[in-house]
Amino acid sequence: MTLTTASRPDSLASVDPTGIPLEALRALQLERLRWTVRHAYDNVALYRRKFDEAGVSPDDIRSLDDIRLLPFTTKADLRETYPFGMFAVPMSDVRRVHASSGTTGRPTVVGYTAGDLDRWADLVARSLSAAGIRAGDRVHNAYGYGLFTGGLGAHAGIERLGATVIPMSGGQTARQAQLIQDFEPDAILCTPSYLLTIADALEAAGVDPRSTSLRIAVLGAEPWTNEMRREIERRLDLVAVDIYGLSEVMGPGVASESALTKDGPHVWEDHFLPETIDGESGEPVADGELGELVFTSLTKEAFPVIRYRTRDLTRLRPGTAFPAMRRIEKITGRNDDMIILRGVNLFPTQIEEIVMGIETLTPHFVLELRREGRMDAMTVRIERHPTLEREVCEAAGVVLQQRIKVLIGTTVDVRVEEPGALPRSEGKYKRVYDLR
Ligand code: DLL
Repeated sequence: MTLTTASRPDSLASVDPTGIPLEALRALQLERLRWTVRHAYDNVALYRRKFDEAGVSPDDIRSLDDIRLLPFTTKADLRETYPFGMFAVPMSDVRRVHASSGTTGRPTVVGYTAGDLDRWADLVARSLSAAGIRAGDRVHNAYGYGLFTGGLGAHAGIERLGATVIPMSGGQTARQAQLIQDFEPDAILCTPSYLLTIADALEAAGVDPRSTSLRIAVLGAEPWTNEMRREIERRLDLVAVDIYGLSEVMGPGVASESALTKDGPHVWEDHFLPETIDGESGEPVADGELGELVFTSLTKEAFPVIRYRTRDLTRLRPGTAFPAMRRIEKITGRNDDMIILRGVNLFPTQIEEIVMGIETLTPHFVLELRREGRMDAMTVRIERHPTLEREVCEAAGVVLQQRIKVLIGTTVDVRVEEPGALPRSEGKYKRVYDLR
């Protein structure tokens, strides 16, 4: 049986979260969790099989803690049921699909009912509002349009907010720079690495990136550090806030940062229940401890997710700007991004942090992994500053090598490259090249 909109609890109507007291939020979450678990069990064969195997029935969920009785869902489950096997409504009720690019194996496909699209637009509008964007503002949307959730997801939220959307998508960077000058947008939405590419394009066109109309940047879809935030804010003279999300859970706007506090994205907990777990054992870790982020959707109709393992590593922190909603600490990386170099674990964001701390270096770098004999070796290829002497930049490269040795504990090669030698981002930046 399909749960129709009519059979959902009344409280699925949208709720203004800004003032919701914690107790009311927890009660709402429990009601929605019970609905979601029942909906998934009744309508998705894979969930029913996994729940039955684990010996758990939807009626066993009596408190929020009971979520721990439920099995995890992983990307492998989505692949197994490719393309539409985890949809919980008839295909005729699905208004849109999105899909991940699928760097390994089949892409993962997700679907939305009209109601899902409506709530998604609300949550992106809420996110943009938290970032300081207002009705009547002009918003340059440079997230990629298409199967990727970034472009169309952000688009609907901009319109919902009552702002004007400039639907650029990614690429054609010189044109983006031109239209930023011509259309004078208040805000820009894109990946942090792509904003650096756009800043370069403005400079190449003889425009000071600090002189544009842009006041706010809402950046996400890839890991970035607070050091990178400072560099972006300095270079473009704007406020940069972090937006987080993933296709399997919805798309952009699962969590988003307040421009007032800039202390990590608040999870919109009236729609998503977050947990952090130990990636190895699957056991929950306490709020405040580093763990793998896991989400259960609370209001999704077409594609409910139960304890979906994101592979993203972070900590849950108490809410600040939205007191009842927990925050996630800036994502340091994904489990899959971790580089193991001669026994030392490291994330590209750690290198980014160090690079951004050395003023004479540019933020344009990639990591190359090779095998030398039986040993793994890593080279940091980094572009030199176009306006500084080669020797100054070479010296900065030596400093970088030393700091990586001291702070991460591993020896790497650093190669200082000419300006423009490395590929530029047009969306999610590919930072690591594994040539082993
Ligand atoms: O990247 C959705 C999105 C679009 C988010 C636009 C924000 C803005 P996916 O392509 O499914 O969806 O990739 C999701 O990207 O699991 C994280 O590893 C990473 N990610 C997304 N946002 C952030 C962020 C979109 N703010 C994967 N910080 C996630 C760090 C992020 N990593």
